[in-house]
Amino acid sequence: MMHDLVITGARVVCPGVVSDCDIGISGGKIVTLGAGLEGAEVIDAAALIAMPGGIDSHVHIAQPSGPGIEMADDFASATRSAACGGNTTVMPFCLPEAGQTLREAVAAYHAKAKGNCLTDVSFHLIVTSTDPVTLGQDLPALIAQGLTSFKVFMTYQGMRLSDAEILQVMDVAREQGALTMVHAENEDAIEFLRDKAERSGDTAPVHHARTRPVPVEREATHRATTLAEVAGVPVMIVHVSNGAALDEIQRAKARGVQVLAETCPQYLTLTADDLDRAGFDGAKWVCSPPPRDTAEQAAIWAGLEQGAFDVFSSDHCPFRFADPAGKDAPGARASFRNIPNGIPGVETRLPILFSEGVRKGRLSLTAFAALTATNHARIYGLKDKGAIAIGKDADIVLWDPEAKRTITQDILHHGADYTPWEGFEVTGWPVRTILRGQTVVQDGAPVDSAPGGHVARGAPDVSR
Ligand code: DUC
Ligand code: ZN
Ligand code: ZN
Repeated sequence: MMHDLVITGARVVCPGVVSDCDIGISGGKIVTLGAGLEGAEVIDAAALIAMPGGIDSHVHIAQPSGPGIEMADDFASATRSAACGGNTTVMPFCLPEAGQTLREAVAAYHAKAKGNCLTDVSFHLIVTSTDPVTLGQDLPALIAQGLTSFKVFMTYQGMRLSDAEILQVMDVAREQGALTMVHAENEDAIEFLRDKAERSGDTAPVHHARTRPVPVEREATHRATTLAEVAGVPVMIVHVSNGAALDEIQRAKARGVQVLAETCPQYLTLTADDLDRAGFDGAKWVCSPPPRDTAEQAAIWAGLEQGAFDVFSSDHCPFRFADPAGKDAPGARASFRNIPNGIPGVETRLPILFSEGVRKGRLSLTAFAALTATNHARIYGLKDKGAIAIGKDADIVLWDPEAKRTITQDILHHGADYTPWEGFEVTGWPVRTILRGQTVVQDGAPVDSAPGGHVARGAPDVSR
């Protein structure tokens, strides 16, 4: 059988097993795994590793961020950066602007993404209001259209939901078969600490981390898992940053609650000391939850190694540093309260985990593929994606496991003007990214086209 494309010579990371086989691709799908395959085009991938293309199920792109504030990435730059970092699908969040309904927000996101994407995209929703139109009409309609997951916030004035509201939203998730994702930090406790810090003159960026300590995340994680228990729904706790929050998740699981957990590179490799720099520089590392300390990094690593985490995402949320529409927002130098929250990371997520996890012997290749692609696809209902297996989309990334890179702003493709990992050395780099059989990045260079599109999803699968 003649294939459109054959990848030969690679070590191929299939679900649960690494195999030395050729990959036969036709019509954008993986159709054969075997030896001696024929193809109209053949990629010689000797000495490379073929992985499922990364799925980053937690990114923020062109998200409304308040008056005068702009995210550093649009869909073109975010997906270019994602593809150069070995990803073939990203999942951004649709946040309604003031006065916009959820359905209007989704329409606006489709318009922003259409024709501009180098990877596939699939939207989550953010629910900030529990009015009858949102809960009774928009959410059910959007879930039916394949937007089968949404995030709620326990923090941020104007975005946070009360416990009663979270239960209402979870009830819609239960009825409609969607997955609730929770940002778990206790806003009242943060505000208490933030107010005290400001009154004491502790207004520098590092106080962002000091006013969001571990207990505010631990308590909210306990509450979020308990609310899911009461509502009788599964819940995904996103961006878990520390061991105490992870313990709450494990305790809830032991009670029989279906809890899924996500962590991110910043909780493995950065600490609150990164925010503690002269002047305003620490603003580059302001994200929530904040990076912790080396003991918490070790707890998150242990969780990854022991299978306590389901997904590893970037929480890419980029703002330019030297920009009044970004980190240097009005009032940001006067108080950390006004610094936009979030860091860029969609391009560095996979190399950091490959280098620190696989190369340092903490994770197997198959665990890496599960944490960075396969589990995201299963959990969020991307049924054609996430694995090198017959019938799946030919979303494949070729890794050079020996390539050494020093991460610096000038090798990245995002719209931000800095990387929090400036100078971080990695071994292993994605050298070719293939989306549905089409090469979108080769040798670090993105192709000049936009073959990505929006993918509707099926029901979430939270079974292990
Ligand atoms: N939460 C996120 O998930 N991303 C960026 C900012 C935040 O608080
Ligand atoms: Zn969040
Ligand atoms: Zn986020």
